[in-house]
Amino acid sequence: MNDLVQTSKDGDIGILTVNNPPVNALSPGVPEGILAGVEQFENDDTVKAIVLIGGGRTFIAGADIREFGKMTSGGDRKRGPGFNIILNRIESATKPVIAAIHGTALGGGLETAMACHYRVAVPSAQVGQPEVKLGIIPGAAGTQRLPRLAGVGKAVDMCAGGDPISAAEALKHGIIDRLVEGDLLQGAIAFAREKNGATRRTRDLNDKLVDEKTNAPILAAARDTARKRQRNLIAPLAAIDAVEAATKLPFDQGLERERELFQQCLFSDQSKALIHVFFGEREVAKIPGIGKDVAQIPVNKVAVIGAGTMGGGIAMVFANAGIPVLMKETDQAALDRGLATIKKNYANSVKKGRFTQQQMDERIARIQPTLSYDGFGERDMVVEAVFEGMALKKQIFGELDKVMKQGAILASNTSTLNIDEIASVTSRPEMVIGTHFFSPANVMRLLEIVRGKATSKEVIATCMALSKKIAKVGVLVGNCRGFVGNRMFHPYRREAQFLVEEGATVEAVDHALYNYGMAMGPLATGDLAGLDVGWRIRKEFGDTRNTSIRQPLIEDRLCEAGHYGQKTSSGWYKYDENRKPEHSAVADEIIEQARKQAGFTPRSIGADEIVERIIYALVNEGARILEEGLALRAVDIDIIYINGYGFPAYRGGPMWYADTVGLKKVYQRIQDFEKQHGSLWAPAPLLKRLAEEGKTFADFDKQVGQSAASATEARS
Ligand code: 3H9
Repeated sequence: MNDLVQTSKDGDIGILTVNNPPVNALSPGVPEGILAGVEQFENDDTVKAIVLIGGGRTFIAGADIREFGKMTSGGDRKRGPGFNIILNRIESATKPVIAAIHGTALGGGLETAMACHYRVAVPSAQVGQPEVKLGIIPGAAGTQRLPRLAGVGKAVDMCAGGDPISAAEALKHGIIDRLVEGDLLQGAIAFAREKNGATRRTRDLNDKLVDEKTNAPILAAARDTARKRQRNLIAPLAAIDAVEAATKLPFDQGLERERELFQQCLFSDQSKALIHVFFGEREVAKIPGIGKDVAQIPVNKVAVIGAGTMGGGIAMVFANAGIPVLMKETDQAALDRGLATIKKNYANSVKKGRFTQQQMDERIARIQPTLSYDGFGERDMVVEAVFEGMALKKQIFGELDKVMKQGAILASNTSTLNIDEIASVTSRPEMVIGTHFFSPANVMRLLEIVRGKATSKEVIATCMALSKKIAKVGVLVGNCRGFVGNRMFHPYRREAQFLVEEGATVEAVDHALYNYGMAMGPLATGDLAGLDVGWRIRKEFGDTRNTSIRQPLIEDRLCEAGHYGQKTSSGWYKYDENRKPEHSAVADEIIEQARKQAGFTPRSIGADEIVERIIYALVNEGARILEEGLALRAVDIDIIYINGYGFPAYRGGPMWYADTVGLKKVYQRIQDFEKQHGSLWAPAPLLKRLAEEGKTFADFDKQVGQSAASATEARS
């Protein structure tokens, strides 16, 4: 026995309690502790059955993900099968072992539960095999035991899709045996006594594996779905292969096949990237200098200014999280339009079965439309989401300064403007912050939280915590034009246009990036967002542009001729009434003229060069942003790009991807591009330094982590 697993008894029932906070991961010592406990109780004649339960807030949330990094960097490759030996031993126990589940039983947690003879759970529990989200597959017989309990269809769904299911659904599919209302431990003990010594090994339950004729179409359909929905990912297909092995091979051979596939996935770049993203999403919440000791401001009631696309979406975000919202507009028609859109969006979700009509009604009831500032004085926070213009924002913040109570947070949903200038019109710049939601706000997970020079620690800490409450990934960024995401997006889209000017076709550019894994190509993205948005800004700032530097030509020409993208059914592509893109002859003409104007003889450009030019433009700007301290860590940039810009998570984000390629190589290519295309490609000094020192962006992040830790120590 060890500290991680405690034993106790309730009469003739032995109880094993896992205590490895916060989520009872299967860190070294936990599986061993469970086995030692089972063996102790097997040898105790007074014990008739054994209950395995999690201490604290959950059962077992899976293998300790931190251990994977050690395994892939030359550590213990044998840990997977070692764990299997332990689970097989538990399954062979001579006394019934019952898993009692609350919170989550995920990955290795569910695999442990399935190696027990029976499973009971509270109704709020969830079970799942989320390994594919980490680029791996279940590695402790999940793909072998789950189909035996739940059938092949449900098992491929869970192992290849990765989403958890509720206890009720798990009961329906035979994954658990009983729902326990009330006290879980007592319910599990009662269940254990009822079993009267009867064990039941999951490996022996072969009925649900049925026959090849029945399984073949299920597996084929699962492969089809995986190829479509999890484009380019290797783990979902490997998970399906492993479940198929369960249907064709005896248990131990199936286990061996699962082990091979698990190892292949674990050592893949995809898995390393997805594990980086898992920890990255949690790392971004940690702000050096803002510890748990910084007080948070309670945010129970909010207000939103603006009922347009952004304002309405943001109101929905708060309403979804159970927070009442006052939503203000300047005229009744705009308010009615905003509310109608919200209702339409909610009704669509109900139609798709995402939530019930009653939940929709409750959410709508939380959004109170208004034309005045009445009631604003009682709100804890306001988010301004009006048209992106400095004069208007300043006017509104002046008004908010008068109506909002002291201590309320004043947030602006600006995507580019200077938050300090906005704050300057208030008497309390320390309460002002940027909260940059991404469109559609109720769907996109990213929230850039923009720190002004006066923003208080309390306001930052509150907004970071609030982002989790409203189901967003909040990333703290500094105040600069476009902040982090849009500032990097500028060179990204610039290069896409330059490549077309130099000879690439529109389709070649978009396909190359789509095949790389982006949700959409950069030119199609421009058409979707509206080419006129950037054009209007360029016109406004036109006379301040440095004309000695090469500027993209085509989008300005397209806009001058009224081709704004999807909204005018014509942009880089031509669109039919269903918004299906087709090649545009009109765009061809404009491209041709632009090529002439820029003096290019079109050359053929391969997909590799297209990807390098566009992705390395992101990396180079990202390195500058890091050096300027506008993003705290490289991983913060990665999380922004994955959650806000459709960057493929399995590549880990642009900065992680650059590390994967090797910074020396990236730096060399950027030097080549500088020679070919001029000073826009001047390598970022940080990139140069790291490349010359043989380091990575991950090394840079480690340094930030260390200095943050020593700063915290120094303060305490
Ligand atoms: C697996 O099991 C493979 C098997 O087939 C076996 C193969 C041999 N390990 O998310 P939170 C940390 S693969 C290590 O903020 P929540 C997390 O980093 C695994 N650490 O809480 C954070 O640390 P910090 C399959 C973990 O309440 C802290 O715990 N399982 C692990 O919002 C709190 O986490 C999964 O993929 C872990 N497994 O959500 C489940 N899990 O405070 C992954 C969490 O320092 N985990 N941490 O930042 C989750 O989905 C969520 O954490 C959970 C709780 C839903 C459990």
